[in-house]
Amino acid sequence: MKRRKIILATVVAGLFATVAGCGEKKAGAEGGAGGEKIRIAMVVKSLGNGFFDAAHAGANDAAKELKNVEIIYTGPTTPSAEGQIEIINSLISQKVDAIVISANDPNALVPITKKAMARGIKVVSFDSGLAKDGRLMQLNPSNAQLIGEKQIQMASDAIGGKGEIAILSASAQATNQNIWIGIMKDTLTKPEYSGMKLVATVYGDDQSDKSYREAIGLLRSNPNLKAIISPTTVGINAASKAVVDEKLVGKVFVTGLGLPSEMAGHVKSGAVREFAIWNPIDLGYAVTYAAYDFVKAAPGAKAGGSVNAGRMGAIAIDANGEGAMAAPFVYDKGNVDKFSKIF
Ligand code: RAM
Repeated sequence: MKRRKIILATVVAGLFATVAGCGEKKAGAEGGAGGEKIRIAMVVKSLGNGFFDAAHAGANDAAKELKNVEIIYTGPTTPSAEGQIEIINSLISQKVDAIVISANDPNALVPITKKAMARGIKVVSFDSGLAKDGRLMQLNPSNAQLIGEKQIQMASDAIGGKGEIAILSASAQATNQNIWIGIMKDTLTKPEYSGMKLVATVYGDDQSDKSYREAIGLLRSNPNLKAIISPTTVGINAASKAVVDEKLVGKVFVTGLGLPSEMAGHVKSGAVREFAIWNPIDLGYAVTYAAYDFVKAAPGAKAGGSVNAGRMGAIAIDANGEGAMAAPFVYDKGNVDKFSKIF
């Protein structure tokens, strides 16, 4: 009789523990050696993009420090919202603890990420954001205004403030690129940039071959083109190659956002004088820490609070649920080799 009571009490206590633990894992409850792993899925715009490979490396660094975290790195082969929806559906069935996502569309993914959140999965977007309803937090790499203005300024510096320019972007629905393009267009209305004219905006979908074809198209249909701004690491690399292949080095300058490891050769060829980027390793690292705080229901993990991002320090979350990291850094022939060893 006594024995039956003990067994019953254990079962009931276990049930309570399961209910209490639903959707959040209390700090210290299962961490450490032998504890239950926290599974954080990193869903990227598409696989095979060096920028996200670097973010993945940062996520793995964070997981190592946090000790009981497993990273599931995934994404569609081409950057589509449909591909990401399918992946999130499967992550919901796998009952992961958190999803960190760079979204291919700000709105199309919201119903599925809402469904994930309703099942207790913590959703944090990073890089390319989800609309506010679809996530708990958006981690921006940097201030969008600075990123947009910097790219116009670099293009202006390269062409002496005068001439036709074009934009080669990623996919047409990408939240981050569309925000930056909006800021670039506003910046171009300033008097200091009145000599520059935006003649075309095209989309390479963050695919090397399509970006290359679009760049060639820009060069051939705009014989007076002076600069291509590509706010994507895939696009800037492809556009630089197109300028070299069309023998237009010195006539057309490429700038935008690139990875030093992919751009060093293009700086040397002269197709690129300057480009900018933030550290994608730090971004992947910080968003993993942020997701961890939401899983652990840390008191600061809410709009108006802050998350602990390990070696990156605390990151404040504004009223809109957004946080931002450091200002973009500019690379040229003086520093590109040094950084190309890192990302
Ligand atoms: C590409 C992606 C990513 C963007 C960088 C700059 O790798 O589009 O979202 O932040 O470029």
